[in-house]
Amino acid sequence: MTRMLIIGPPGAGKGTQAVRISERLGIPAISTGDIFRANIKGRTPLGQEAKSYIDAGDLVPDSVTNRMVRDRLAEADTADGFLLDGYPRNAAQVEELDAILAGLGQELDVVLKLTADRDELVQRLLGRAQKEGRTDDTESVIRHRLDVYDAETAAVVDVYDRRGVVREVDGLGTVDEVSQRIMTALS
Ligand code: B4P
Repeated sequence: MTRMLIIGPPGAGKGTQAVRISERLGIPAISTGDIFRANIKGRTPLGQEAKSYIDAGDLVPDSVTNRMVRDRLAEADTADGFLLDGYPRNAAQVEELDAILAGLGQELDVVLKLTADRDELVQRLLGRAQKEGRTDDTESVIRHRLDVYDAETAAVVDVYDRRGVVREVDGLGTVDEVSQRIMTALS
């Protein structure tokens, strides 16, 4: 049973690696970014609430995000473990996740931290922009998302570091190389 987070700046490879880890460990990968994007595409009320924040590269308000994660973690498929991708992203979300897990009688086993330098992150996201055309993958929004990460999310790693659950993996190199490092770090 594995309950884990994957954390790192935009472009570090969280979404890419989350899919692989999920298949390998047989646990659901839950990406808050993907859930928001699916809701935007489906024009749901949640999507309408989130869209302007995502387009600007800002965090969606905690009230919206926390409720969404609480509902998702209550679903039956998470009983044997899960991989959260993109959450928590600030101190208030850490508190909320602690409360959700305490309510379920669960604890996190591991927090996987993916690293990469800023130039590489910007290049990857600009590369994705050409392929996928995500509204938040323009250069100015990418730089803003990186600033938001430094201002709000980097401290989340420190919290889990103090709890002794962080395993850091170098996100540079090919997708396969990074996957290999992750599997070694998790074994
Ligand atoms: P996310 O969807 O989490 O977007 P992201 O940080 O860019 O990560 P993503 O997983 O997509 O990219 P990855 O690094 O895998 O968030 C988007 C927005 O949603 C946020 O800005 C915010 O507005 C909102 N949001 C989400 N969660 C929230 C929360 N908890 N609270 C509030 N708001 C929230 O990959 C990037 C690119 O790199 C890809 O093109 C990939 O192919 C490439 N890549 C990956 N690994 C590579 C490698 N080894 N080599 C070369 N390229 C690689």
